[in-house]
Formats: sequence, structure tokens, C-alpha cells
Amino acid sequence: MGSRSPKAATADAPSAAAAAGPAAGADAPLRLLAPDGSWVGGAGGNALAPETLLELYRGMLRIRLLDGRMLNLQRQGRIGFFGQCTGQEAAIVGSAAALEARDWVAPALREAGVALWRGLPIERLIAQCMGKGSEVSQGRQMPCHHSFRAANFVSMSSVIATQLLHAVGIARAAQLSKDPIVAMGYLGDGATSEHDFHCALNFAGVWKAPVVFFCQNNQWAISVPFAKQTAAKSIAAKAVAYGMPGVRVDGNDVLAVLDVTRQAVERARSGGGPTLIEALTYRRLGHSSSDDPTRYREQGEVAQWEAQDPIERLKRHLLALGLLTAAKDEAIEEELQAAISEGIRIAEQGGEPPLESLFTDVFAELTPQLREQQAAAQAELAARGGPLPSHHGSR
Ligand SMILES: Cc1ncc(C[n+]2csc(CCOP(=O)(O)OP(=O)(O)O)c2C)c(N)n1
Ligand SMILES: [Mg+2]
Repeated sequence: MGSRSPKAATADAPSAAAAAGPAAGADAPLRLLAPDGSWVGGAGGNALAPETLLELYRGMLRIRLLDGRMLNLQRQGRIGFFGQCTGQEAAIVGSAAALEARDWVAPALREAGVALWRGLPIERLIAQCMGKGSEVSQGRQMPCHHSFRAANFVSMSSVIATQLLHAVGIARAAQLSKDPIVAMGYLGDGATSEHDFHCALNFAGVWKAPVVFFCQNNQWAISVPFAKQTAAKSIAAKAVAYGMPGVRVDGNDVLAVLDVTRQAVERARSGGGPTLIEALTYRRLGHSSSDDPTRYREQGEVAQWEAQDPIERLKRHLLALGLLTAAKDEAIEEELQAAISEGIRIAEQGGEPPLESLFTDVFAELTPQLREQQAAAQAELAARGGPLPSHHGSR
């Protein structure tokens, strides 16, 4: 891995060029791989083990293929809603790979791939989107909002920025109990306009809490472009106000993302306090399966970012290193597709959540109001002579 330290942002760092990809120049975000896959990280070259490089590649490709398959399921009416992350795979996998199993993740809404990286079984991820009774959230959570307790992955939050406070709370608790874990709080560019973002960064800075804020600046917050989100030149620049380093990285370069995130995680774990990382990337598809981005943005912009594809970039690098061949690549894709097909098959076999689960799992003892509602639901069910219609809708 390159020995270059990421540049700490200053208030006059350059802005992310929404249409042109991460900008080049003296204050450019850290980049180790050029879009053509060549190493630009300086002397020494890429020092990651071949297995690690291939794992990163597989991890990114799995997310890309899953996005395509899940979107198809949504269009076929087999799931109600899906939040895709095509184009952001390097930011997701590179940051996830910098964490240890003991660390904690407070995700936003594009980090299902982090849960997968941390071992979430694919059939469980799919079952969650289907609202199946076989899955821990029992159809009561928005589709695509995963949680994975075994890997310290708290429930995904589309309530923008709330998870950052959770990340700081987890980090502060660990700090007080001298538990050497790091908490990672994910956010999007839009979250930086939220009150919770400022509270979280402020407390993290004051406490020097072992937390890393990882912002996927994908240039859009639904239909709001980055230029309308903030007049700041960068998101990383905002770190200055909270007394922590702000780092900009090419979010479509998985090796650079891994490098800067590892440094931030090490700093946090060794008592050096929090870091705000801004990964410059791009949301190539709609905000969700319910969105049509052609209504508010130019396709030319999308095409420019397609040329920065994170998976192609690593693939070219691996081909040049001789770690990948066209045949091996095809075999990896086939294997991943087969695993997704199997995941869909298993997930679809799961039954609907039992009606009773609407009332259980929330309070240890039902409140009088819930008892009343439970009785009403049971009476309704008996009157209809069948199950109530699914409450699992789309948004
Ligand atoms: C507190 C709150 N306000 C508004 C919304 C509606 N909303 C859902 S996603 C979103 C935009 C998020 O943009 P960003 O933080 O950039 O994340 P991205 O979707 O690009 O990953 C908004 C405004 C919400 N879910 N929560
Ligand atoms: Mg965004």
C-alpha cells in the first residue's frame, strides 16, 4: 500500500466536480489507482496480498450483481422497494475492509454491502427486502434496512444522520470502558445539512471519541445536487470546525479508500480521535427503486461517472498484475450469480411474518393499548376468515 498520507482538508480545499469525477490537481483527493487501473500511488507499488485484492474485487462485484438482480425483483413485484448503490461499491467495500470484526457499524442507507462484507448471509438480506418471517425484522422494517447483530451492524437508517449520534455514543461508551473498538458512522452528502451531523461531530471532537465518519459523497441527495447542498468547497473541510482531520479520497478507487480508512481507524483505535472521510463517488441510478433520476439530471453526467467505474478500475489493475484473466473473471461472476439465485430461492421459501409479530418483539409486556389493538386485529382476522393483507408496502 502506498506510503502517502492523505491530505488533511483545509477550508479552501477544492470542490468536488459533480460532473467530471474527482478533480485532479494539487488538492486532489487521494488516489492510488487511475481509472485505467494503473498504479499512481508512488514508489513501492501496491503491497496488498493477491488474495486481499481478489476479495475486494469479489466483494464489489457481488454488490453490483445483487443490485441488478434486486432491481429486477422489484420490477417484477417480488419485493416492494430497493435502494441500489451501483457505482459506489469501492467506497462501501474499501471502508468495510478497513474495519475489524470487533468494530461497530452505524450505517446510513447505502451500506447493505458492508453487512454482506461482515458476513450477513445473502438469503437473509434478500428475505429482509421481501419482508419474510424468516428474517429478524419480521417485515416491520422498511425493505432494504438491514441489521446484523452478530457483526455489530446496527439497523440501517434512512432517517438521515441519526445514526451518527449512535456511532458517537457507541464510541464514547467504548472509550469510557476502555474497550479498543472503533465505531464507523456512515453518511451521505445530504446528511451534512442535518442538525445531528453537527452534534455528532461536535461531541466526537470534544471527547476525541474512537469514531470514523465515512461520507459517501455521491453528489446527489435524492434530487438535490451537491452544489445546492452546501456552499462549502468540500465536505472534508467541515471537519476543521470540529477539531478533527478531514480527508478526501477518490471514492471509486477501492485501494485508496481502504488506505485512508485504515489510517483513520488506526488513529481512532490508538486514542488519536475521530476523522471525517469524504469519499467522492456518484449515485449512478435512482435514489431508490421509486425514483426516476432522468427527471432532474442530465444523462451526460452519469456517462462521465460511468467512465470512472470502480469495479472496472480494479479489474484492469488485476488483469495487468496477472491476478485475473477473462476466464477467471467469468467464473467469479458465475459463482456470485449462482449464490444470489440460491439466496433468492431460499428467501422466497420463507413464510409471511405471523400476524402476532405485529404486537410482540416491541415491549416485554404489551401495553393496554397494544392489547386492545391485538384483540381488534384478531377479531378482524376471524371475521375475514384469512390473513390480513400484507402491511409491507413501498415508499
Ligand atoms: C431526517 C430526514 N429528512 C429527510 C428524509 C428524506 N430523505 C430520504 S433519503 C434523503 C437524501 C439523502 O441524501 P444523502 O445523505 O446524500 O444520501 P444518499 O441517498 O445520496 O445516499 C432524504 C432527504 C429522511 N429520510 N430523513
Ligand atoms: Mg448523496
